[in-house]
Amino acid sequence: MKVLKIDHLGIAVNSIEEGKNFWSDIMGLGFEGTETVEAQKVTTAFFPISESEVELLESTAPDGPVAKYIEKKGQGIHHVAFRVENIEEALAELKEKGVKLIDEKPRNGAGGAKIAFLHPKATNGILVELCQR
Ligand code: CMX
Repeated sequence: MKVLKIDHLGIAVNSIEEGKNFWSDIMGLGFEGTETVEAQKVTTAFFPISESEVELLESTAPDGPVAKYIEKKGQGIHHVAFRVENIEEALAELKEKGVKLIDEKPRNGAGGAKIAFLHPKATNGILVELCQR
């Protein structure tokens, strides 16, 4: 499998509007607008930095996974996303190597990406996302 780069850091926030103030107005990153991924009960906002991006995640519902994450752990880094050349191949290889997966098949993420999550038990406690664009 070929991992190309860190695609983005996903940060769980209470409010994208408030987060935007720090990442865009203060840090000076560009703001690419928001996109809601209703199937995952989350609105995303991307702030590009050179080859990678910061992604803010705001829950669209109190029972959404991002809201539950914030309830348990507070705002902060929710996942690290690695861009791969071929996500189906990567998942097949990881499964073959006995890596515990949350998603055995890719689903649709923001910006038209195909994404899949690995189980944090297999990755030293970090939620790892694979994505292909
Ligand atoms: N960090 C560390 N551990 C996490 C975690 C996180 N952010 N999110 C979940 N986990 C752990 C859970 O505690 C659980 O552990 P145990 O099995 O030991 O109990 C395990 O991972 C599985 O979590 P779950 O909630 O039981 O499993 P689900 O399949 O219901 O959901 C997940 C898993 C990751 C998809 C969901 O929690 C989630 O975060 N969904 C939102 C995804 C998201 O950010 N979407 C936007 C994508 C846009 C993009 O990047 O393109």
